Amino acid sequence: MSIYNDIIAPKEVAVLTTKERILALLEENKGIYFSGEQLAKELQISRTAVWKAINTLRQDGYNIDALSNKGYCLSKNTDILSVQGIKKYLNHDCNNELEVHSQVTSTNDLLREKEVTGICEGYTVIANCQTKGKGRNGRVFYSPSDSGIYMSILLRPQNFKAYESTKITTMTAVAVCEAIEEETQENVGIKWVNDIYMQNKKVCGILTEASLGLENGLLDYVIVGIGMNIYQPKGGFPNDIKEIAGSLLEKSKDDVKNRMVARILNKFMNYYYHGDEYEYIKKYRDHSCVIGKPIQIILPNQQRYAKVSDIDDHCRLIVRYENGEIEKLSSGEISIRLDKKNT
Ligand code: BT5
Repeated sequence: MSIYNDIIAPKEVAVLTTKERILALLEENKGIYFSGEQLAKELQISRTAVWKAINTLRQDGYNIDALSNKGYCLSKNTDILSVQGIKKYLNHDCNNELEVHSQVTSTNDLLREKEVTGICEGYTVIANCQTKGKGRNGRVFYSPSDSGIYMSILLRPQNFKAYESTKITTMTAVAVCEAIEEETQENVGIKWVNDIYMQNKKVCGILTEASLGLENGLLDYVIVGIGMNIYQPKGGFPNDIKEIAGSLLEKSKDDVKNRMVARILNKFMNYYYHGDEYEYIKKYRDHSCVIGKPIQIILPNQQRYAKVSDIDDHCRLIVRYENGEIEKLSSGEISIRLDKKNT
């Protein structure tokens, strides 16, 4: 009798290593015990191979319980990113190829290196830690181990002009907000153009990088990077960002990282392939935490004060300066800060 009879079978086991096949099975059936004999028979490997794979998984940090009369069981509290762990939450029509790393320089940079090898649209690189996490305009995105998720998705949009890449940031921000709200039941806000805030702290940043075809002026490919603080880093955030940065959760939660990556992919890919532009721009506006607020506009060489009137259908920020002048701002090199003095 197959051990899959009364348990949920993993979606894909054919091309995986022994360790990955065992992990896929245990991930799909967290909290359920399997004897070494059952695993060996089902996966058609020796019991020694099972034992070795279980040991390697434990070395990777998986909390696998072993009882002499019951076998092995993956603890429900495990919260480690893995391809198998993410796939179990992906919708059936979300077929993104995934790659998970414990540490990289930057998931955006790694994905750009892979792009030339012809990888397909939707290819996603996810990491537990980045040593050179990037923000916009050369800024740093702090990406320590075990506390957040750092992911980049490759897109090959058809007939997208350069300025339309803002649409991708917009739909990403909406997908991220919805994913966080479903997971935490807390409201979050978007600080134009790419920051997600929860309780006045930045919990997520988005970096959209694009390559432009010089001959036709169309986007060749786009890499959308998402960095999210799930937990407080060990020892807290560094001094330079501790007033700004926040995290989604105070206590550890079962499997939240894998589930969050999948929620973001499910929602984002759906907006990307089927989304109605007016619908997600409206959702973007509804989530905005700057409309109606006084802000400081930071340009490379100057700063100005203004009040935000609205966000238009091209995701430009409509602002009114103190002298009554109105301007529509496109993201580019502009950053804004909520102006607490005039709030
Ligand atoms: C962003 O830039 O917020 C975009 C961040 C994108 C990060 C992802 S992670 C996966 C992918 N791979 C990468 O290398 N990058 C992407 P920006 O709006 O420029 O904000 C940067 C500013 O946010 C910094 O100057 C700090 O003030 C603040 N900051 C840095 N690390 C932070 C963190 N972990 N949480 C909250 N704020 C942070």
